[in-house]
Amino acid sequence: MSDDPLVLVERQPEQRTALVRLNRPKQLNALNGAVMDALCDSLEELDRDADVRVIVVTGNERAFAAGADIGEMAGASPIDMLVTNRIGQWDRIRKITKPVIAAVNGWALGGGCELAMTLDLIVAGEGAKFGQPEINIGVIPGAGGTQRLTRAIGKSKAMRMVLTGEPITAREAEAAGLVALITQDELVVEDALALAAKMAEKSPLALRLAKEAVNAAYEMSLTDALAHERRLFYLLFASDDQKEGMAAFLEKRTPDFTGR
Ligand code: CO8
Repeated sequence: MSDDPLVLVERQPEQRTALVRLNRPKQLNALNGAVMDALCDSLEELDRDADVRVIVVTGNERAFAAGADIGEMAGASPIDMLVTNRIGQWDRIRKITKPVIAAVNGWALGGGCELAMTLDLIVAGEGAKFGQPEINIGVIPGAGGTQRLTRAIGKSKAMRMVLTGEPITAREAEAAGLVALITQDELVVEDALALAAKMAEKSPLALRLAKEAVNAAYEMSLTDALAHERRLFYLLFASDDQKEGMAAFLEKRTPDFTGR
C-alpha cells in the first residue's frame, strides 16, 4: 500500500483560495473510507481557515473519481453498511460553509458524480464524463445521485442515466444544466481556480449566505425559501462588509471586505 497522502492540499494565499486534490490515481480515485475521511477533514480544516475563502476540489486527468470503492463494499452486509454508515459522512461535505467548486477531468462516476454534485458547482474539461453506473453492479446511487441529478437535469434525462448506467459527455452535462462551465481539459484546474479567485474577492459573509440561500431552493418550499432569503439579506445589513461594499460603490473604489 502506498504511503502517499490520499488528498493533497495546496493553498494560494494571494487569491485566498485552496485546491484539494484526490490522490488515489491507480484506482481512479475510487472513494474508499480513508479517502472520504481525508477529504472531509481537509474541507473542514479549510472551512475554519479565515485566510481561505473559496475551495476547489479536483482529481487527475483520468478521473475526478470513478465512484465508491467497489472492492471495499462488495462483501458488506446491510448491517455493515448501516453500522459504518459511510454515506452519513457525506453530510460533513454539505455543511461546508464556503463555496466549493468541483474541477472535473475524466470520469465522474457513481459516488464521483455524486461528490461533484454535492459540491456547489462543476467546472468540467471537454473530455469529462458523468455517469451513475450503479445499475450495472446491481445497486442504485446512494449518495444523492437519484435526487441531485434529477433536480439538476430533470426526470427524463436522470432516468436515462440511472436506468442505463450510461455516462454523458461534458457538453451534454453542460447543456442539461449539470455543469456550469466547460473548458479545455488541461485548463480545468487553472480555470476553476480563476473562478474561485473571482469569488474570493467578494465578501466572505455574503458568499456564505448566498450559498446557503441557493441551497435552500433544494430543501424548502418557495414561500419558506423566499422568507429565508429575505432574512439572510436583512442580516447582511449588520455586517461591515455591506457598509464597505455599498460605500465603495458610491465612492467609485474597490471594496475591501474583511468578513465581519
Ligand atoms: N472501485 C474500485 N476500484 C476501481 C473503481 C471503483 N469504483 N473504478 C476503477 N477502479 C480500479 C480498477 O479496478 C482498476 O484497478 P486495477 O488496475 O487494480 O485492476 C483501476 O481502477 C483502473 O480501472 P480500469 O482498469 O477499469 O480502467 P479503464 O480505463 O479500463 O475503465 C472505468 C475506467 C470505466 C471508470 C472503469 O474503471 C469502471 O467502470 N469503474 C467502475 C465505475 C463504477 O461502477 N462506479 C460506481 C461505483 S458504486 C458507487 O459509486 C455507489 C456510490 C454510493 C455512495 C458512496 C458510499 C461511500
